Amino acid sequence: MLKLYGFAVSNYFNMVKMAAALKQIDCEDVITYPNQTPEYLAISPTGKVPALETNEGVLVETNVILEYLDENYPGIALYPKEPFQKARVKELVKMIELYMELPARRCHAEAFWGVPGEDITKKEVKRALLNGIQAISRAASFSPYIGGEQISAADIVFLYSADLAAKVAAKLFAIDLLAEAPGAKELLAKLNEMPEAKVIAQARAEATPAFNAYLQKAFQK
Ligand SMILES: N[C@@H](CCC(=O)N[C@@H](CS)C(=O)NCC(=O)O)C(=O)O
Repeated sequence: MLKLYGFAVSNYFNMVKMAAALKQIDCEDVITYPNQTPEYLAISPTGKVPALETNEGVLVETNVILEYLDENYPGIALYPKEPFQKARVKELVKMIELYMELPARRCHAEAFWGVPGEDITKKEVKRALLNGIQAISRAASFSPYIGGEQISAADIVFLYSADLAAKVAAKLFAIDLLAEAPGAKELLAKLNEMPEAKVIAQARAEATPAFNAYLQKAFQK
């Protein structure tokens, strides 16, 4: 059986959980916080989560894992078959990660755990998030899913990136980020209503106190 290393507060871990749930793939969770121990680095070269252990070896990088699951398991397709349409989904996945998830992540410590960041970082992140959401808005369809009529991997990446980025923008910059992309809020609400997303949200809520305690210790070091 597949083994998924990670923890339920991790948005990247939850992207894989959502893909597995939508495709009804059985997958055992190996609860792991990111770490740089030799044992975990032998599994995940970066020490990050998620990492997916398959019969053939371990895969890391969420977009790669999503593509692997889609190509190797039946059920709902997360990428279109037709090459151009498939490329468009990959384009959205990459844009959401590069221009929404990663810039917001630079301010997670301040937005979520009260660890003050540098002003220059916040200035860069604010600009990156605004440019990013406007770029995503131009590339996306939101009719009703981000790439069009069918749900895709891009919706999964959006679901677990947009909420965090919107919280960073609201808290640190008093910006309503998703208002910059008409249809984005509606899509987020629609995706959050999916039964699979609700199960993941519940697991996330249950895992949050332990993760906060772990982080508090880490920040004290
Ligand atoms: N590019 C990686 C990013 C994964 C990632 O950043 N995961 C976070 C947890 S949500 C992590 O492991 N952070 C620890 C670190 O950056 O050292 C992916 O697509 O899977």
